[in-house]
Amino acid sequence: MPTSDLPTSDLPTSDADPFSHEVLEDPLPLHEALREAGPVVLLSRYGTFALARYDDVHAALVNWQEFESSAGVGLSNFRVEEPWRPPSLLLEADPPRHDAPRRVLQKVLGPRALRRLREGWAADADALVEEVLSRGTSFDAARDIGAAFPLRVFPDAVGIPEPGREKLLPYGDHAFNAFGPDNDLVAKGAPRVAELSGWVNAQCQRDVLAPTGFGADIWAASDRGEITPAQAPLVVRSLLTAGVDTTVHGISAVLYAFATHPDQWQRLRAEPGLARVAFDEAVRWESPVQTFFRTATTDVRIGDVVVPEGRKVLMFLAAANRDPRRWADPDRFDLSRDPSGHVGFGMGIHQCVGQHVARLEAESIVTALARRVRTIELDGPPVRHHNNTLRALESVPVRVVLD
Ligand code: OVM
Repeated sequence: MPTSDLPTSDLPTSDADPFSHEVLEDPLPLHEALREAGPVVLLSRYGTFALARYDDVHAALVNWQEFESSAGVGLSNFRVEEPWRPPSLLLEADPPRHDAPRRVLQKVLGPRALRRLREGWAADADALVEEVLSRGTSFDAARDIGAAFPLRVFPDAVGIPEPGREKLLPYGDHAFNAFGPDNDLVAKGAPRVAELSGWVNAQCQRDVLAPTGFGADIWAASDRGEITPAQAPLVVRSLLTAGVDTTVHGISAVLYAFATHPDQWQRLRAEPGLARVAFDEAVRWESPVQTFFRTATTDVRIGDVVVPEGRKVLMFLAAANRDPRRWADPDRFDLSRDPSGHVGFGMGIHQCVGQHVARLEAESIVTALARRVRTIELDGPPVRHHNNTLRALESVPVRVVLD
């Protein structure tokens, strides 16, 4: 994209690379710099715009008419470049095409469906906690709980067979990398794309899915004519793409938050009903999904800047979630605040359709831990996992004291 045609008179500009390993290791300094630079900042390296303040990110997210998703929510523009896989019917679509798949998934993942899972997931969480603690009081909160719990309950809830489930995390990891530039993280995933995509796509077929579960429910919606039979496998694919890495890193984040905020663990122990708010506060604090792009459908004015039609705009969900203009003491993980309104799940018509599933998973496992664990603290340095979109933890060594 040429940058010479931009209204550059006093356009704040950053030559930082949000997808560099240095920034992915610790994105907070860049987020602050972008918020302070102005409402809109040109990322000169990519010729795209950045929004990092809460009000501007929020306003753009709800404005799907002027900031579309149909051109892709990554850096690459689907109207110019071929996407790496057929676009998602939800994430990479706008009304009216977006609406029927969205309605179906919203019902499939809605309160009625989750009521049927609640008891079983509570028991699964207790069982996982017992297994982990039976091996000792030092463990890896990211690997042994954060990754293990979603993989224990979510694929079963969708109804996919056992073989190949180890491909779910690598597939999602690549899908989230693919929203960024064509950098080393994308190159790392490229050799397995055919294998992983082939497997994921095969799991979306009706005859492969269990007779009950989210997958079967999606196919049943196609029987009722709510979506077409051609759409059903792509809607199942959205679950398998968006539903695993996100919850894994979200649960790891809340455990990391507690391990580094011992007073907040004591609050939770005194009031276990805070498990849900703790998860939302962790989603605000860590923002497992850091960024998404939108594309301007027309020249859009934000403050004194005009974002020209067709340009990509990077929404810094993570920066908005720690904007001091919106949040008091934003860097503190604090169960006494009301985190609602955070944009960690997005906002508007594309807001995470799986958020109730994510909350139930997190609530189940945090509650199970709170029943057994008096104190939890770091037992070594956490290790980050770098991804172009996700803020992720590879390892969170912890030591716990039991009741
Ligand atoms: C999708 C999807 C939705 C949200 C996030 C995402 C890879 C994918 O519908 O495939 O990230």
